[in-house]
Amino acid sequence: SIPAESRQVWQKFGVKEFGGKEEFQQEFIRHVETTLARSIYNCDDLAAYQAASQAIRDRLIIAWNKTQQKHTTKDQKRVYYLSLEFLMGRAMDNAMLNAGIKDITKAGVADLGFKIEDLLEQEPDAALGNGGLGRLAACFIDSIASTNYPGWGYGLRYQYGIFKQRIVDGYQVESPDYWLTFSNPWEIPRYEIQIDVMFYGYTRKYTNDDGKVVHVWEGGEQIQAVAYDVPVPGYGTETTNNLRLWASKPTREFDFEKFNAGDYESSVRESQKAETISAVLYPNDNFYSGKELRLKQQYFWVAASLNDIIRRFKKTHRPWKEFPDQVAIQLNDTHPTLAVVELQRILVDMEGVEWDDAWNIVTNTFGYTNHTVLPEALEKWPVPLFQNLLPRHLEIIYDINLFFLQQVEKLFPKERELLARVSIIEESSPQQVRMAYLAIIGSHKVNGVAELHSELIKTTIFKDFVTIYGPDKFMNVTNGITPRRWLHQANPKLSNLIASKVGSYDFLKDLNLLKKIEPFAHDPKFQDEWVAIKKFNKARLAAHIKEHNGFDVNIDALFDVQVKRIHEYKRQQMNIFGVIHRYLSIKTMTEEEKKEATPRVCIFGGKSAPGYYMAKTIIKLINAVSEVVNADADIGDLLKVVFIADYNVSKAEIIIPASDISQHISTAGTEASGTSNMKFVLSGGLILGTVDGANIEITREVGENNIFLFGHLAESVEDLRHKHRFSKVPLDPNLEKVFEAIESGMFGDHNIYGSLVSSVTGSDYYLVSDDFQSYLDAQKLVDQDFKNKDTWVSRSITAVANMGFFSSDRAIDEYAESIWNIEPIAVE
Ligand code: GL2
Repeated sequence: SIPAESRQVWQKFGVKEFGGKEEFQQEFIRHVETTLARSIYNCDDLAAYQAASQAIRDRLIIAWNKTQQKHTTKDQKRVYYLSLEFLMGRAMDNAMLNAGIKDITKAGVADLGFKIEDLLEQEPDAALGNGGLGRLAACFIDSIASTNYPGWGYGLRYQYGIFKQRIVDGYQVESPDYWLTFSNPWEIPRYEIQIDVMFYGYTRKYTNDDGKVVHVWEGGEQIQAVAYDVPVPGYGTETTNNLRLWASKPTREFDFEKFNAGDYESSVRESQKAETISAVLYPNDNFYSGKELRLKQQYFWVAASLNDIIRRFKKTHRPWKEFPDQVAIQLNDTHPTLAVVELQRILVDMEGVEWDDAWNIVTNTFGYTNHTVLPEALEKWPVPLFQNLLPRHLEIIYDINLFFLQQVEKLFPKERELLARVSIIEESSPQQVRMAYLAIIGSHKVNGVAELHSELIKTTIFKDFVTIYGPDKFMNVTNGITPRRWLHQANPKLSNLIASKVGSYDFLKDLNLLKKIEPFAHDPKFQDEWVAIKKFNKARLAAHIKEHNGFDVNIDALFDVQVKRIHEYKRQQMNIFGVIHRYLSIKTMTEEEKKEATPRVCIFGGKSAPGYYMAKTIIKLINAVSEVVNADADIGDLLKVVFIADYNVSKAEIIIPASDISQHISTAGTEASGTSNMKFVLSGGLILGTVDGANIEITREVGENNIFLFGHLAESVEDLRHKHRFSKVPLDPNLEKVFEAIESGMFGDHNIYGSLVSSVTGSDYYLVSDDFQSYLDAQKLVDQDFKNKDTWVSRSITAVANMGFFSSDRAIDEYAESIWNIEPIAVE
């Protein structure tokens, strides 16, 4: 620490946050000339973006430092959110908004000859996630900071985020997303924070002088984790939390023996291997693929994070039993479940804590969030793979399982089948480690992410655990979204209009204040302004479509949007079959009927996992239909079909505010929550959806007149599937016509779509045929209702007014109160 006599000098020159516009400009120019080594003659938009973001970053770091100091002195319990995905999107606009310096910087760069919008466009998306799960983590860390909770995120710093998608000849083509081409101003490398992580090796045990059996794990391969810190500024508060991302580095730069022998290539092989661990994000959404490298990623990240958390805890010199009073760790899905085993290992093997005491600490520390009931997404690792990569962890898992099963046996004597069902080890060949069971057993709370989903996990996949532990261990925390990004940033005009009625921007912190606009739902002037904003947003999207897809769309048409990962359970196939049905209907319309029809622009977007054949076929069909329909002179403006390539957070910010109707049409019971449904409604779009996930709670909040629901309920799904399996269920007649059109070659070689069509004509696992008529009926209602502009806009306003519940601030308060047991800390 600095000697007292020197501190004065430090204090005299302590860095301050820039205040007004001119101070910002000074900082900007200083960064152009020093950080970037450029000049007034040599500053393009990219350099200007970099200089502006450096200036903003400095501010964030000052607030970050204060926050960390405050949290350290307060010494309260913290939460650590462990997520393999943080789908952050761009940082600059959000940093300006949250730090309250948007006006200053906008005016500041304008004087210097730049437009802020152009600078924002320079930033690549931080796309370190696949879809909803990763974006939820990003919304959550924004809310944790905005509500002043002391909390850190822990993740991996992938060099390649989710792949970029292009459409070539109607097909998805992937290319790598190397997002770190230019230096990333939003991270602080912490080269001094290096943690060794071991893989492979062997275990042995011996009895020490005290007669205690000691387990050792040794002889493995060492890899180093290096920390990169991303400051997470809260909105309207000084609190700036930390997102710590780990990158892998070799512990030895290269093999000197090989180097000296002149074998240069293999001398660096080790180091290259080490770097691959954090190199790339696995591009699967809601799908488990069982690759060894993925398990390596999981352990690497979990081991580094726990080591870091424990180091921080040890500085406070508390006894181990107080660990859960200082530390809450949330497992975002089963991906970080190894943390349960790792903490037990550290406590027992390294710190000499007794097994039972250690296990108490572990279970009181962790909470587990389940995000899906889809069987293909549930993680199971083959025992032999585990044995090889993490031999000591496997032994500990066996012991955890043994003690757990003994406990079950005591509670339910002679129920052998129950024991087999709940065992962490599945008796298949090879045996498998069931990660979700390990996560449940190792946590004190397990939650689902919407009411229906939380009920379903209790009655289906985790039923036996409710029998064992009782219902209190299981709870619901309905997902939410941050209104900062999804209202104010994505839809600034709407946010400003709302502020004019609420009287302030306080609704961005307390979203229930949206209620205050409900009295204006029928106010003609307010309605006009509301409609004008939607039109502006539609024009903005139309310009994007013109630029990237090359054709015009009519902004007075109904914009019908389905953007999300492409997945059979999300049923984009049903949507495109519906579009074909619409196309065929228009083809048979008289001129009179055409005048009555509601013009539509059907907009699709989303990535398919690279190895997901059926999803890729759906993308191809959408593009083939688009080509035929858009070129058909009979159709004119009545129907346009658009596939927006490379859907990501930044594109969502343009697409979502432009929708009139968005589709959330998963087979009932399959979409755990969905979060884009919330984003669309918050931007004044209505939903066409199934009775699934958070659609149900959205309906309850906004009123059933302000949403279009259709389809079978979750409780009927099993019976319907059963019928398909054991008898020939006749195909829906409208769907039959759609399939005839496809088979006629109307959209090119019909063989391309063979398996897609037969997935429906066969067992129809996702019940497309069963729901098709009800879907078309709902669409018809949408067409009719859209013509009545007055009621449509009042429904839109009423819906927005009632969206307060879906703020991620609310979700975080619920986690803080009922799972983490943490309190906010004000930072002046
Ligand atoms: C998901 C669910 O599919 C989605 O419905 C939910 O909103 C999010 C966040 O809770 O989690 N589960 C999952 O594995 N992915 C999701 O998006 N990838």
